[in-house]
Amino acid sequence: MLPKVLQPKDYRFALDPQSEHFDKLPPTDAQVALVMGSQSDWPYMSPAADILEFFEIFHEDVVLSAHRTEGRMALYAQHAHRRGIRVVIAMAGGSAHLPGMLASMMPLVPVLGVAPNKRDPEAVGSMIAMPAGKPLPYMGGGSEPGRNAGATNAAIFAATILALNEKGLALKVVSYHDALRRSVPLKPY
Ligand code: RP5
Repeated sequence: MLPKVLQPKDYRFALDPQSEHFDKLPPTDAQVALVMGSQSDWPYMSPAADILEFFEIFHEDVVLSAHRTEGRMALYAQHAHRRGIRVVIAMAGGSAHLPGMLASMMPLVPVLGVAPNKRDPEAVGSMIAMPAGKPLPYMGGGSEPGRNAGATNAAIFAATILALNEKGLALKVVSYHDALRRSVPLKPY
């Protein structure tokens, strides 16, 4: 388990669900958006938030359903880059159109797809079957609330992307991998 260096609330912004006027929102401090199709996805997305907070990366968290709030999803996608979002981690279960739709609508923002449950073949299939021209890297899925290798890896990958242009963050990413290496014991028991 990684040490928590900061209080989670310092790095989290949950967007007001009533605020669907993303076109009127000012720039955000958040560089990463954690986007999910339902509030029920949050326990499976929260490992991504933990990693981003470890790296001291601001993130905004928002529920956008491709099927139930399609206008909100479209407006968010159209304005996210202007507002300062540089990476999106998108999660949905079931037919899981949200990650693919966001990837289709955000040509300048890398969208990383994550499933709440890795044993959700429809969601996984939806994300790995994008048409040529609309890439959507699928990062994996979870097994239980609070444990999701896909969400964890998506957040590490988001940090790696941002670290291309941020030297301080690059050092933290290298340190993270060093710590992970040291955390693996040689003895099996
Ligand atoms: C998907 O359907 C969501 O992303 C979620 O994974 C799943 C169930 O949503 P709820 O019925 O819990 O709102 O769209």
